[in-house]
Amino acid sequence: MTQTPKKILVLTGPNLNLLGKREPSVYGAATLGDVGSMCDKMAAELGLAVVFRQSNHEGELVTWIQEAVEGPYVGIVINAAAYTHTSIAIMDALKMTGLPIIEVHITNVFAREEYRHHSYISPVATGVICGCGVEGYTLALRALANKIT
Ligand code: CA2
Repeated sequence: MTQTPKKILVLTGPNLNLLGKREPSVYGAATLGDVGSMCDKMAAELGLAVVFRQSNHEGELVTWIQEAVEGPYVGIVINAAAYTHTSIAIMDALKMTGLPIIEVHITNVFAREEYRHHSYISPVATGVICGCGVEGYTLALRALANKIT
């Protein structure tokens, strides 16, 4: 009997819809569509399924995180973009899920402006991947697969 693959929610925050279209010297040439495809491929290799979502709105991200528990999802990968450095609402929502969470940043936030050094998400995350480019998303899926199997 074939089992339904476990689902991972991959969330990306504000302005990441512009990936590959602006500032390629900072964020690389891959588009968000490319990242979604990379995640689908990696998830299939790991025997998982991915739901990939992007929003420019803090409240929408919070709602999706709340729904993740009922989803049902077994883990969350999140690049909250600039909300990483500002959003107690996203931190609270993530904490309430009780799910394993991997925080991803395309760039090395610690090598950038000081206001990017603090994350509200890191204290509630299982792990953090930053500075590995968009590959960070697939690395995060691998890390989650190890946690949940
Ligand atoms: O490195 C990351 O992944 C960040 O989460 C990206 C955020 C930034 O605020 C964080 O400090 C680090 C910014 C996302 C903006 O995305 C763009 C993509 C293409 C062009 C312009 C912005």
